[in-house]
Amino acid sequence: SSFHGSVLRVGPLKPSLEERLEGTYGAQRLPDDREARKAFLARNADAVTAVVTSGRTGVDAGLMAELPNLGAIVHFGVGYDTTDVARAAELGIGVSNTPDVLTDCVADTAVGLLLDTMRGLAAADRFVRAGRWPVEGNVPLTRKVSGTDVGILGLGRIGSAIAHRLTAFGCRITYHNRRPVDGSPYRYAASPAELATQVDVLIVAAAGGADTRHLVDRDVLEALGADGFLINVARGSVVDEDALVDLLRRGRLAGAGLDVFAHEPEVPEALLSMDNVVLLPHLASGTVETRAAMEELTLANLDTFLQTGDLSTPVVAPNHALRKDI
Ligand code: 8YV
Repeated sequence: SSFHGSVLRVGPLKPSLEERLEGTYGAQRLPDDREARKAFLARNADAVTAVVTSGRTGVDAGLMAELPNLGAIVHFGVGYDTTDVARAAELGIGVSNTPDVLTDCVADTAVGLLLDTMRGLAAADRFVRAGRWPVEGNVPLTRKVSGTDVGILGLGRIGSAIAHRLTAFGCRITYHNRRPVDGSPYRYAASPAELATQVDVLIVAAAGGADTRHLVDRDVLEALGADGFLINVARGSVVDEDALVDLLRRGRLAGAGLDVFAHEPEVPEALLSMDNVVLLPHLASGTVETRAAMEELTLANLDTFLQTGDLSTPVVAPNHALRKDI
């Protein structure tokens, strides 16, 4: 079947989104296989004006160079660290994501991870299922959540929604961003390490990418301390995962709740046997409601681009003048 549209799918997407992209836009998927991809691009590269992808795959500078008429990279998801956004901006290629619609569900998941990690809920569920309750009696005591000092790394849309929820738990909120947020009711810490020193729980809600890689390094985790908990609903790349595993192993951290990992879907083997660690398969935005809203916003961006040349929720606005010069 020959490519008859201008929309290219890069990487796997939500099945209903893939169907609509195929049905309405004739969008084909870029082959994963090297040779098949080469052949596909030789035939179709010039026709591609828009790519739809997700944070799982993205578009690197190499693929941008192979698509001379690409005008927009439309992401399903709020995170776009797998796309070379700086290069896209240089080339005049617009980039969009799906902000806001997933904020509630990601914040809900962060709170769920915090409750589960500190109270040992999933571990206690395993205990009951294993038939250990009648034999061993009570599970070990856990740690109180309400009233804890919580640090938020990245007080953006999602970080703010987490802070808002935890305020209702009587938690004191401190945060770190590159710059203090104007008018924020929360206390500012000048660095991630300073933040970690001041709190019982550190919640990572920062964007991924080169700028935030290993922002939570060994020093920050050591500052969090043996009574401290780490929660990550952002990107695995923000945390030095080897240091995290090492400190958990040696009892230098109280526990961790992780929805994201450095090399998904791989999870460090050592974590699998730790009962003070809660492991989720990157599900934070994964509700019927939110994924449907993400699908609609993805298609709204695509439609807007195809009809007007702009994007409805741009990270980088398309620059058509710049694109033509190249
Ligand atoms: C999932 C996410 O990755 O929005 C994001 O950045 O990480 C999640 O929503 C979603 O499946 C998009 O790939």
